Amino acid sequence: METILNASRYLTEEQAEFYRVEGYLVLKGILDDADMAPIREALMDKVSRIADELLEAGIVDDLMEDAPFEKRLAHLFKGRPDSDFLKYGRGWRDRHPGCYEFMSNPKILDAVESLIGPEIFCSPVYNVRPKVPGVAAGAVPWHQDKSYWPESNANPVITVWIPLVETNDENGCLMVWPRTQHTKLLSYHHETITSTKYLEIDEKHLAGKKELSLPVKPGDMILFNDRCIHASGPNNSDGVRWSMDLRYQPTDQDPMPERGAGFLARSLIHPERVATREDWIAERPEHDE
Ligand SMILES: O=C(O)CCC(=O)C(=O)O
Repeated sequence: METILNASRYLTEEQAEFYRVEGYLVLKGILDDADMAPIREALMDKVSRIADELLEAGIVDDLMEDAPFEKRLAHLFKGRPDSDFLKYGRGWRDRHPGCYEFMSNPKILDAVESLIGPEIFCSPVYNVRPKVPGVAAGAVPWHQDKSYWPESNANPVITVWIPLVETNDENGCLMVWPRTQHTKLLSYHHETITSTKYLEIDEKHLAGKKELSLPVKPGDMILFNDRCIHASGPNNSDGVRWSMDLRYQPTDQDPMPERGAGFLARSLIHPERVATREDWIAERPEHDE
């Protein structure tokens, strides 16, 4: 059997310990341009389709084809009401081949394997987040991801949060409240201020909150678990804060089929069952031939 181990991409014991104690981990310079290409291309395609639609509907008179990836969506929606953008959704979950390529990236899976072992299921819950400047719904309130699947016995679910552009306080980078990963699920409600209905931790739990901004660059990734409390601010820059949040869990946990079809991303025991791109597009969690 071909080995999938590649020691250089695994977390060091020190990194794994930091993750265990702090509840998050920032990894710098892991992904290169070739790793990012499939997802960038998928998103550039999607933005072009949106531009075509806006032109056809008479909402814009310029496709902004010369604008860079970091800016094009911002230019297209500049000065328009939030609702024009939110029609496309605040988080995207397209079943585009580029998403599968990216979610199966061995460097990402190696980091995850260091924490949960080599039997890895990729969760159906993943998002591309084009946080467009000025769109109120760009900010994400303080929450635990587990509040989105409180009944599920999936544990741990590891989020791998990946910037597609440089992120910072101005454009609404990810913020975490360290050492909250062992907290039980805290009570929460649907936020009402921006109409997103995002889940938000009840105010009484936020006294004494310690917020840590995690500015990162393309190539970096941030790992945290589904009870680690986190948020992000609004985008006050003039570019799009593009990111992806992917989720992985051990295969013996609840695959949450009611939230869509995830897929077997890596297995040392049954490598032949790892879902192919075609399986994923057809929404088959495993390769069953
Ligand atoms: O990307 C963001 O702004 C928030 C991300 C988030 O809440 C998540 O990944 O669960």
